Amino acid sequence: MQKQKKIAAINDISCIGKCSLTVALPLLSAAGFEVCPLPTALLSTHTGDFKGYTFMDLTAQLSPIANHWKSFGASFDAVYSGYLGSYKQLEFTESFIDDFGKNALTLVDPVMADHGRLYAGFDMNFVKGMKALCEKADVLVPNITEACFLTDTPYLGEIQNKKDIETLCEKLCAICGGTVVITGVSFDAEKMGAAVCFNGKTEYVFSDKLDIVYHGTGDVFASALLAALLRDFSSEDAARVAVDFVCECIKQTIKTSGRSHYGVNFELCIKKLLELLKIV
Ligand code: PXL
Repeated sequence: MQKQKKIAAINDISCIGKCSLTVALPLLSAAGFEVCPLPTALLSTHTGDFKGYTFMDLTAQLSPIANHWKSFGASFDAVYSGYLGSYKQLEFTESFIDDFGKNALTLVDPVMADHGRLYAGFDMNFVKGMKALCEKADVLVPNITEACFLTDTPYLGEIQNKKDIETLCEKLCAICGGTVVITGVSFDAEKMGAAVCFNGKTEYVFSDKLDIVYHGTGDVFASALLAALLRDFSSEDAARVAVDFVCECIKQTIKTSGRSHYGVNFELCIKKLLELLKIV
């Protein structure tokens, strides 16, 4: 009998917009894992494209929750960090990884930017702090923009070339020492996917490039990737699962409505995820 795996997920709750915990919880639960949330903030929507969103910072709750968990010896198979709303939360996440990450897979999604720009509320000081957190990752999952910010590289744009991506991979591997999976990699108008770098080697996983961009696909990608890694898929096979699943979610969203800032209709694709993960 295999024990059920348990994930600590440090991320926000955006009530509308399908990202962060409202993506990670259902996807990872559907894949059979227990997900224990450490909510970093409560927002009415995510911070992109919705005007006038509310934001309640939950930093003050994080250490008391972690201390309570420590008091009865809670342990995790994975620590998964996403949207962190402040510099203090970066420090909290580093110490949480020190306390709970020793026998766990640590996946850091350095959520802070997309399409060449930092998200609302982040500055270069936050980028510096995020770099320090990335050093603790076993698996680092930046999009192209985040990869550029983390390595002081000018934004490479929506279509890149192989040499630039490989330089980016080298620089990111020097930061985290583990596996780096860069999302949003595209060398032409037809294909889009991920670069997977480990031990100085870079592999690519591509799928169809769809002509529409949806919010929250980074969270869908990272959650599917983590599910596959916890099911002992290789990094490249796990990236294949994540790329194919995001592609399926986008296709489904095009068919079933959805404006881009409302995220993807991943709920309609759970069966596909379970097939990709070889659960059904
Ligand atoms: O999907 C990334 C994300 C997560 N959480 C919040 C965000 C964003 C991106 O804009 O605003 C609150």
